[in-house]
Amino acid sequence: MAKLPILEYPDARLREVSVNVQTFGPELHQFLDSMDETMRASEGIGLAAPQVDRRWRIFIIDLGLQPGYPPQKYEFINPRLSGGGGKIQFEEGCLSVPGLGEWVNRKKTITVDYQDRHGNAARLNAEGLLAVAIQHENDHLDGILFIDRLSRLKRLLAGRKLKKQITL
Ligand code: QAP
Ligand code: CO
Repeated sequence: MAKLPILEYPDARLREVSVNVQTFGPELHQFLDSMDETMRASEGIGLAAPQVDRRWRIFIIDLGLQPGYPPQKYEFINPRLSGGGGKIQFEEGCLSVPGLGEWVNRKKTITVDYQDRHGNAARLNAEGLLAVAIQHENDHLDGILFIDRLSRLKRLLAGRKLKKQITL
């Protein structure tokens, strides 16, 4: 296990599309454990593989650091989102966009089909913050960041804020 470096905006590697995992073996398990260690050490509630420079369709979530949520580890491999509905707003942040928090519109409920670390197929119906986290992390697998989901004006302002932070 190791804590991995996290890529940060505006790194172009965060913009690539990740590929499906084919092999469910020790290399994958080690990597998942390192992702977990990295997320915990950084005090995150979600982390996607491309954020630690691996273009694999994997993300992990543990909402336990959010007030009112019990610790629970989720690992999603080769996830596919479908269905869902409703609307929810949440002030999102991202370990790859440190220091920025913005309100984002998401679906309130979502279904995710995925594989676990052994390659077994699974399905989860999520709602609320877990649904938000799944949508946020799944976006990373397609090179999308939460700032891309803001209105044009808010995106412009967020872009300026980030530029200022980076040149400090
Ligand atoms: C994604 O985000 C997420 O700016 C996970 O200075 C966000 O863990 C899922 C973090 C909202 C659901 C709702 C951000 C830590 C962590 C920062 C995170 C920072 C330190 C963000
Ligand atoms: Co993120």
